[in-house]
Amino acid sequence: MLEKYSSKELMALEDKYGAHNYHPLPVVLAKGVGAKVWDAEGKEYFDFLSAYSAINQGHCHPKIVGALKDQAETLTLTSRAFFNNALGVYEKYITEYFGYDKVLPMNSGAEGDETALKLARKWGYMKKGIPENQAKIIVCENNFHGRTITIISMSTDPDARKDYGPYTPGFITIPYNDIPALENELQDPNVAAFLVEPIQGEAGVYVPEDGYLKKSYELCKKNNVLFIADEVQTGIARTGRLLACDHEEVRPDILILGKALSGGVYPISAVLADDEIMLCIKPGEHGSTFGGNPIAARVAMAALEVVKEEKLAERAERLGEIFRREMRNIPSNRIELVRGKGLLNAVVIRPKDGTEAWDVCVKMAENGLLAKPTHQHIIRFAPPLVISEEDLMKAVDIIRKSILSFS
Ligand code: IF1
Repeated sequence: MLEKYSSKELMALEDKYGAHNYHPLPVVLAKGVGAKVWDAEGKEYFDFLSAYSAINQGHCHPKIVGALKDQAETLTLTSRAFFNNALGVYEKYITEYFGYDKVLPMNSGAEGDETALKLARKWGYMKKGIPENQAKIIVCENNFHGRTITIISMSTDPDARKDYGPYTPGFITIPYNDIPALENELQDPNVAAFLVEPIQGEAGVYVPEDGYLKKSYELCKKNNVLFIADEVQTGIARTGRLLACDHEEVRPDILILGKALSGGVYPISAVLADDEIMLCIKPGEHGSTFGGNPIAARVAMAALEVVKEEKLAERAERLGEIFRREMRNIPSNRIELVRGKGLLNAVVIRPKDGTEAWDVCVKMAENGLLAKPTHQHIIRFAPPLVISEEDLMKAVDIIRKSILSFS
């Protein structure tokens, strides 16, 4: 039914009928398998964005799509007014998988973050004894946690915030990767939680110093403050461990997951915590029509099984080492810096002659590889974790050729 449209026509349709809240690369994708995608004319690309790390398991993974199809033909949605026969099975599976007492299922990453914030505030009042409406949550500069009013209230990015006020109060902003600043703000007895991304994705794949998460966690414990990790982007094997927090053996009090929890076939997010925290929310106090629906439950179980069966964390770790080494070997003065963990990496481009990261991305697309700039000078490289080493090397050749064409 869609075959009759050309890429050009499809872009024109989006421009005319869709809100202008995005500025995509001029590529119209029509098909994906594993680490590859094809546009409406059949041109092949390596996908080095993976829908911002939602496609860790690869495009259209047969096991995950199989679970989706099977469940879609059986029972799709019951709401939480009734039980369904997939949810409990999924809840047992995911809590054992990540080692928590309980899970609260939602749909988008932003909803996961909102849920974690509500949970932390509840805990602050019910367990920590913070006076009514006084709870504060510490967040980091340059964070990205989603797009709701409350979430953009904790953002420091003018594009995300401007003209969306008034903002939700109750947040303290400190620089990322700054232990003394955290230690200082933790003195406030009304602080309920510290919310942090183990690696800041949108900020440009900004990796904190070794020991930052561990030290932050310990300081939170010392001050009876919850440590909340937003692993929506870094979680589920992307950085070379199941969770990015695993690199420092930190177990967050509240863990937020999204994106790859479904392998990219369905919007699924989850918040995990132990009973002491999770049971602060009582029936009727939080929820969602679609959260925990049977399709989501089946899809998430399949997506998590694939991560284990295909040893995706180990693959990400090994291929990430190769990728960063290859990037650092490109003989171009246009590359300022290569950083990242596992297969979440960034190359910082030195602007010259009016060309910047965007132009490099356009060139790479011409050459058959899709990646997206974040800010003016940073390119994020995050292929599906199922990519073969052979394909990774082909992709490296495309990146090298494209960057060298600008030198
Ligand atoms: C867009 C960025 C990435 C996230 C973390 C929560 C969410 C996200 C750490 C919210 C979402 C997305 C959203 C997407 C682009 C993308 C993004 F560039 F905007 F910042 F990945 F780096 N926590 N990140 O990264 O999850 O509600 O979207 O499911 O277009 O907004 P969501």
